[in-house]
Amino acid sequence: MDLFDQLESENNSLAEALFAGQYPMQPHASGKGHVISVSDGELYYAPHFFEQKISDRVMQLLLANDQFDPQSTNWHEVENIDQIHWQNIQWQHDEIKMYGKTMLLPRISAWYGDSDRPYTYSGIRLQPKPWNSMLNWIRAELASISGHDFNSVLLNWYRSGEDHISWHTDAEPELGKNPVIASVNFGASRRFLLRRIDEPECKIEIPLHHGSLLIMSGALQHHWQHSVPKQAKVKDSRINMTFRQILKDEA
Ligand SMILES: O=C(O)CCC(=O)C(=O)O
Repeated sequence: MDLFDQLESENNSLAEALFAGQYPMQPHASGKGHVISVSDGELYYAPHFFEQKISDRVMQLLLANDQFDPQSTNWHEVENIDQIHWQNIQWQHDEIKMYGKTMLLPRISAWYGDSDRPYTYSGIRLQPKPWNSMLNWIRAELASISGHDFNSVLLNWYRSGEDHISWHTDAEPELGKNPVIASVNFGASRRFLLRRIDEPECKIEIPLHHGSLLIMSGALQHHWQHSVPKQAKVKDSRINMTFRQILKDEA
């Protein structure tokens, strides 16, 4: 069995173990990954979408900077992440207001995309930074598998298992009615959870590994919330990118 066959067979057995029996699934027309029909939505899942070598290189580029060694640094102890001279991605530590208090988000973010597509979430107005060649390359790979042209990407950097994202939907008006969200993952594996809004005990758990791709589509964002919970045992960084299509603000 060559490496490609081995990865494909791992893709298949993981997808089958997760979904078969519970949700109808079929191999994607490209021969890579599976399409899974859930109630009120659709998922595409490829646990090894990007080759290991490419995923390693992307992870390296994402955290390249002039001051800190990405592997040995405890990033939770680094203040002013926004002030570091990052080589490829301008990371920022955003604040949100909750119950009248201002708090730092439990993750680091960056927003890239077409310049005329600003985005607002959790009360944070994001002005996109211009595409770079790495993000454009990933965007092109996603366009060819999904048939969608994404014009924006939110990058979330989880410095360790302490960082997380709470239950939410990606259903902001500027994403349109039934948004297609393509989520790519590099670094530490984390648990990605989906739960039905009208039946919260109905949950799906998907492990998102280094090099994996998950695409959420159909009416999913109107019926399911998603989250990445804390995982105290995870010590390493994970970076997730959600590619989106932001509609033009006509106002
Ligand atoms: O990190 C992830 O897998 C999820 C990110 C997410 O939920 C988001 O960007 O809205």
